[in-house]
Amino acid sequence: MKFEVLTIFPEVIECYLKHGVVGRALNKGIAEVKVYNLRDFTTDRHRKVDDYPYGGGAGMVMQIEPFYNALRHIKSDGIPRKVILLSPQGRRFSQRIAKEFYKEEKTLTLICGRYEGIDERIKAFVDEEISIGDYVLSGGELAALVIIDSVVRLIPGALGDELSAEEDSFMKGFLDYPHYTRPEEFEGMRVPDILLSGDHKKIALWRKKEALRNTLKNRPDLLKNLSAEDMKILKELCSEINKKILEGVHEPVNN
Ligand code: 4HQ
Repeated sequence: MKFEVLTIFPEVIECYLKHGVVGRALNKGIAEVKVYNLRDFTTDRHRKVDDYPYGGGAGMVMQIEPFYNALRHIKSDGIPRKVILLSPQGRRFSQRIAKEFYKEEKTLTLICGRYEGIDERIKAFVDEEISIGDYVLSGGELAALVIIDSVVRLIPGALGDELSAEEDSFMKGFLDYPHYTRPEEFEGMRVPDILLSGDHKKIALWRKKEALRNTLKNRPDLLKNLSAEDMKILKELCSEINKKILEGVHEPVNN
């Protein structure tokens, strides 16, 4: 899989991609990232990429020419690609869209704006607008990295030992369960006995229950289409929580 990033801060992209899972995947050659500095596609002495907004107001707007020139340069290879604009106005990114990109696309071109954004006419040269969430970033670079990171992880061979954890369909659709490692006790906090018991059936059941607990607390919207088995565990969990609430010993509940 290939990614192309258009940005005025190429080092920001390159720095992140040197490390960890993605760094290894790039070194192995199972993914490739090419970063293009928009200032290399300016035509004036000062390598200017922005200007004042028509209609007035605070801040600067990125001009379209550097993007247009960079895209024309990149597209001259004639290879089909999906051009993505990172912006809060876009379709909300998710693991589903990461999978969609991995499955459907061989090359993703990611356009990163800065300042107040890019001249609206960039849309004529973009296939899709994507947002990574409802907050305002200072630039599209972090959003582009989120997409690269989450898509590269899906490529076979990108994950080594972590594969089992990732492809564990067991917890699919729920938030994760709690993880522990040594020491057994830290500052009076013990690892739950069940994880030391060696009883793998009980451990699996405990993890499912704690995954459901996390999901119920922070993402109840994800609790739908439960299997009969999961529903049974959820009901158990709910009655335990109700009991604690009636005893007045449960922590405050959301909402
Ligand atoms: N941006 N998801 C770039 C974002 C954003 C987001 C704000 C994009 C600033 C210039 N991008 N502009 N949220 O906040 O993708």
